[in-house]
Amino acid sequence: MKRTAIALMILSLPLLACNKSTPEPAPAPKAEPAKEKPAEAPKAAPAAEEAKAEGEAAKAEDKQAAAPAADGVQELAIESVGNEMAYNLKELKVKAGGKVKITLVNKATSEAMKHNIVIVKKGTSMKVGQAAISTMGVPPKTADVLAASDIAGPGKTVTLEFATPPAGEYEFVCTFPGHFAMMKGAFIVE
Ligand SMILES: [Cu+2]
Repeated sequence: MKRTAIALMILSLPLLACNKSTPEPAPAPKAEPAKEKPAEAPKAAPAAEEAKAEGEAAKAEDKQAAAPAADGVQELAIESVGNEMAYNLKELKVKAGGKVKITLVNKATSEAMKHNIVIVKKGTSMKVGQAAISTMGVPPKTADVLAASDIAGPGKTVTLEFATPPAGEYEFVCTFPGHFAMMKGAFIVE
């Protein structure tokens, strides 16, 4: 009993840390070669449009859309970020039909930093994540869980293949204890 209480305390530590952490900084704008200033005053409009386009490009880097393969398997690749509780993508998108194959690379070097990827119904990532605390990250087999990869240790790669769910919005989440609050994103079927 006492041991369980201690384990729960330890597991909740990363969560507490998450809550305190500041939001991720926006991605740094791409370095642009210094432009020579024209003698005439530059027109404001094109510069503004350029900045907007750059912002959209930076945003697009968070997303990945699968290219359908000939055999109907849409492949997606996602990674964890260093020793952080973070994926490198916030959105995964596929087309309805066929299958989806997701490859997750755990880029961590810290022994404690294990990850998985679980596809869940929209709005259930917290519920599923909480349920997986007592099972060391293995998600429950409930109707909320559409597909779940194995847990990848640091430096390891896992793959997850499943029938593409019906068109709609879902979530992907890491259910390794304490990670679900930060490690999640949108899984969209068009
Ligand atoms: Cu994780």
